[in-house]
Amino acid sequence: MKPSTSHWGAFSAETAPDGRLRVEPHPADPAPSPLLGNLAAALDDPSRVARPAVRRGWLENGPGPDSRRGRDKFVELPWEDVLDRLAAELDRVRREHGNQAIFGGSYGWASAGRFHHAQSQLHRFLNTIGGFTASRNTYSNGTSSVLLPHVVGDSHAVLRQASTWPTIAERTELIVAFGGMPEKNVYVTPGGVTRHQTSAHLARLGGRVALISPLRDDLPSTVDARWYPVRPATDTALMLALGHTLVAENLHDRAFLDRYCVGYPEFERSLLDKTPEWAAGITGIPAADIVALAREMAAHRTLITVTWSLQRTEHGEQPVWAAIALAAMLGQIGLPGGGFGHGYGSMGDVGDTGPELRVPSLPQGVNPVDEYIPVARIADLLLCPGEAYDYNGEVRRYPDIRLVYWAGGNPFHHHQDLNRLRRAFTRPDTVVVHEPHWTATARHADIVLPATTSLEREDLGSGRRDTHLIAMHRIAEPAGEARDDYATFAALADRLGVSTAFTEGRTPRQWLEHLYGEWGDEPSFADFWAAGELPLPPGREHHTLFADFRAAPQAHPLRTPSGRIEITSATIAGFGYPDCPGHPVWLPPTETGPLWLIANQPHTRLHSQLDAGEVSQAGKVAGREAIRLNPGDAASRGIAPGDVVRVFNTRGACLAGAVLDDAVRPGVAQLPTGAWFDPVDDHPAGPLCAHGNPNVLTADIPSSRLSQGCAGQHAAVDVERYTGPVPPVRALRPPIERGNA
Ligand SMILES: Nc1nc2c(c(=O)[nH]1)N[C@H]1C(S)=C(S)[C@@H](COP(=O)(O)OP(=O)(O)OC[C@H]3O[C@@H](n4cnc5c(=O)[nH]c(N)nc54)[C@H](O)[C@@H]3O)O[C@H]1N2
Ligand SMILES: Nc1nc2c(c(=O)[nH]1)N[C@H]1C(S)=C(S)[C@@H](COP(=O)(O)OP(=O)(O)OC[C@H]3O[C@@H](n4cnc5c(=O)[nH]c(N)nc54)[C@H](O)[C@@H]3O)O[C@H]1N2
Ligand SMILES: [Mo]
Repeated sequence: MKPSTSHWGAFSAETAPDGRLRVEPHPADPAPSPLLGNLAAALDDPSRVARPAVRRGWLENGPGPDSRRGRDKFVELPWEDVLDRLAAELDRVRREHGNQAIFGGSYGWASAGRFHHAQSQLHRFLNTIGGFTASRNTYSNGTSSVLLPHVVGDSHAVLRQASTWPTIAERTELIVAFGGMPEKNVYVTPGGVTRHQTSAHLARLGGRVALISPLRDDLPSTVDARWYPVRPATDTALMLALGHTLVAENLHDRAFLDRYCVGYPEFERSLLDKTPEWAAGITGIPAADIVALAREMAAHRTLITVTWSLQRTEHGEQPVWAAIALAAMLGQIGLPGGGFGHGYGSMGDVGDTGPELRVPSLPQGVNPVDEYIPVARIADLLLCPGEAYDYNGEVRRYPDIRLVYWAGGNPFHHHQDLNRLRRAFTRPDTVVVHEPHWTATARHADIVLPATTSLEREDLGSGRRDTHLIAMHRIAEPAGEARDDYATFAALADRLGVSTAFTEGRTPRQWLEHLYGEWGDEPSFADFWAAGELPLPPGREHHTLFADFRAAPQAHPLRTPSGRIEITSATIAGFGYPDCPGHPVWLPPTETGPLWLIANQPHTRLHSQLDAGEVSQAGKVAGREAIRLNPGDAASRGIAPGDVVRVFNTRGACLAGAVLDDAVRPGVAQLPTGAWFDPVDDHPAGPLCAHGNPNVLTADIPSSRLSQGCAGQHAAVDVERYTGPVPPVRALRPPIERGNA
């Protein structure tokens, strides 16, 4: 068995004599992720890209906008031929249009491993040939990362230095968990962790949690929580009404608000009519329950937590800001076990006590181009060159993109309104994708280059707050003609005359030794590699977010304009955005529907990765992604368990397999992300995705003009029993034209 790691944890593996992959979790892992069961599909699944492939239309007509992108077949060609064509096209675009015409944002999770990290490789390569238009922020928490600096001066503190679990276990009396703390998510941390400790922390919370979520299973069933089945997208109204009760009953901490905050009086005035009765009508939570919860919060050491999902919505700034305002009213920010937290249950590292070390990474160089987009504006970028848009107080314009280069991400997984994204992808001259698998993004490219998976190369592995640095050994030979992204970029760099600048003359193994050596010198690389891992020094057991600020606000001011918590931000107010005014407000969603769709993270995969894997496939119903419905909503639509249903709205439709579950609040449907987009264009009922990808339903709108963050968590939809002929799922089969290259 050889050591390796993944975003969902460390393991060792080997290929057995029958060719099957055998995987064992790391022996020190107390709670290995079930997702390890998907790994075999990373080796020899039929969905692997076996050879370089070029879209037939691009081959015949050359570069240019083309509506057949995503509908055409591909022709396999020899590596050297494709590399020659691609190098020539990169050169043409930068000469004729300038390097800003290359979009290299390439958002996505790729796979674990610090050297072969696909985006780092791509960015380093594009930087050596003159730069590229980049993207900023994340789909994960791109709304908060723009908002938080205005409110508490720093997004890093909130997102990366949360109060740690042992402090919560000892000191917190009540956790009010907006979005819950879904156990399915905590196995995942970018880069992977070796010891998954969060599940055990969650299991110990019993009796202390108020679960505020449309889904009862946003906390493990072992935690005896009170469930407040809130109507989605209404949490802000609930928070304001909790605040109203605190004021009405004089339970708020005036001294804290005076000393540590600015702009509270204005916010308080806005609370006057936000009565529990008012909020009950919006949220579905009875007024008496709201009043009782507010009293309980004031009487106990209370931690208010908000999952990242709440900000991945239209007006997603509001629940985060309102939760901070509410925590400030309780006066417990900076006290052990009290205050505010963001992302518990969103990712494994939040609250973890593991070391906060910088681990080795590939230097990306400097991008000579300063154009960028907020990451979730990809379709607007391609559809609206030259158009102006607001972002965090600036008016920016979209550059004119001619070439899109993606390595390590799947926009046809992660972006909203996929039918609109398809139109956007017809616009560039050339789309290039490096992929191990024939994802929908690869199918919408002109040039697809087969990439190795992390099982097929050597690397250094470590995630945020990981307890180990893992020597990722090669477990199998590359599938087909797959090459490392590094090898592909090195070959292109050679053709473009920048070989040495890109490779610095190193082989991958020499890079690993070099990066390791720059990072530390004990033990030697050879000893580390032979041992297979290096335990890292332990991190801090106890930590409280904003404790320093609370202890000494003069010596440790926040990096806001006032140095304090900005319950009203003069800066944001000055931007004049109606969709994000100067203090937290209740803004209803633009759309309403018979059902409110929650398009959250899947428990059977990481995003779209390894959808062909065993665990992912075992979760499918009627061969499609499972949609969960409340039994009452299903009954009124004549839907039985196991039925194929059509989920639809004005933007699109998909087929999914019905599961009935009273853990889902009435009026809500839940269809996780990640089923590979499988468009059927010529369907009698109109275009649909045969496989259950919810991003055909989500709207391509930003959370607000402030952050331009992703708002993909929600969509207004309806669901019906599907009675037509059921189209086969074709997304897992390569779109190759055989024979006549
Ligand atoms: N509706 C809705 N949409 C959402 C969300 C939501 O809540 N609702 N959540 C959003 C969030 S938080 C995120 S982070 C995004 C995730 O979106 P992505 O990160 O784009 O999704 P992944 O499926 O992880 O895509 C990674 C791709 O990289 C490929 N890959 C893996 N290793 C390598 C490698 O070494 N080289 C190359 N070239 N490729 C490799 C994988 O095969 C896979 O196709 O989705 C977002 N989309
Ligand atoms: N297994 C697995 N784990 C993952 C990932 C994965 O793909 N698979 N992806 C990882 C990534 S990249 C990220 S960014 C994180 C994302 O972490 P999150 O964004 O926190 O995760 P989600 O599962 O999208 O949403 C969490 C819960 O929020 C609840 N929710 C949704 N809308 C509302 C609402 O309006 N009000 C309330 N109160 N609750 C609501 C939903 O019931 C949902 O289950 O997860 C990470 N962990
Ligand atoms: Mo994410």
